[in-house]
Amino acid sequence: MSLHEKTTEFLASRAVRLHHHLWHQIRDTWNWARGGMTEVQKKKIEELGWKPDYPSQDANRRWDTTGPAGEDFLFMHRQMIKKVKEIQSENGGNMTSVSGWASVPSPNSSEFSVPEAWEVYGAEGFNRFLKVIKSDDYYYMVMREWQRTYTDKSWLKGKTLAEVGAKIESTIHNMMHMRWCDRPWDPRTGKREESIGQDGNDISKKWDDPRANWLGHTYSSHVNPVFWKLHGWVDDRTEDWYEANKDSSNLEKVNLRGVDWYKGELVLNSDLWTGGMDFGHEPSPQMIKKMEEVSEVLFGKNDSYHFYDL
Ligand SMILES: [Cu+2]
Repeated sequence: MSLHEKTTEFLASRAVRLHHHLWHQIRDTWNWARGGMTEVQKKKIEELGWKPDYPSQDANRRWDTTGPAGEDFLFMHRQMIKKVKEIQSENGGNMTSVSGWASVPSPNSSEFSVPEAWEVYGAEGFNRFLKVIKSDDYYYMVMREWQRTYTDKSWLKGKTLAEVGAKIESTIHNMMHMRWCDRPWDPRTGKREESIGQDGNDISKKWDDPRANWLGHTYSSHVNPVFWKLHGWVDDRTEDWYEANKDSSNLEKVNLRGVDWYKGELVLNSDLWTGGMDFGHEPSPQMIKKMEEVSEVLFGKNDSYHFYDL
């Protein structure tokens, strides 16, 4: 199970890394009340064309399940999946590698075994968290239950796509990232580090190496093959939601900016935020420069978004 080297090359490019990273970081730290960004930073980001339509969390760091941010999450990643499938297929790569898990791998899976927890000196809470989410019990008592809920047509019925997206993102999605996350390493030397990994704000060139594919960071996670298995699983839930609601809720399938999408009363937003551009467009040198400017504005922000934030 692997990504074609052309696919990896595309995903590891600075432009793609910046796009995925900034998209997550901005929407998740946008809320001023949360303290993630100052008004000055926000104004600059707006001028650069990267203001998100909706922040994903409220002032208390609770995920917004009533606003449309959850739709952005599903839509942006659907654009990513489409692009990756295209590259993989054009190069004769294995298509199963870019399709979602049929079900979340149990602790018995040998192909997707869970990397061991590591310990970070002085980070008691983080260490405990890692041990818990990587345990067999966590799979049986939490993940499997989430999976049952999110594939359950009676649960999906009548819910907005935004609510489904936000709930999946903040629960099983984030925890799958961290459950299959391995001990961080230095991409240049391969040397393992007992740390919390790439710093939230660090986008120095050393992280552009294709070996930088740590699942715990938004700049690197999408270069990791497991990303496509878990995001494919998430994406398939969108289709479950459609099946659960198509007969009762006037849902229509539409093509929106290159991907299959939906229109109807359970869809809150007719347009979706994917960052300063659609994912998959060949970014021009100006776009890359702009993204570097956005990161500069963000650099030193008070707060970063991590998959392990609870
Ligand atoms: Cu992502």
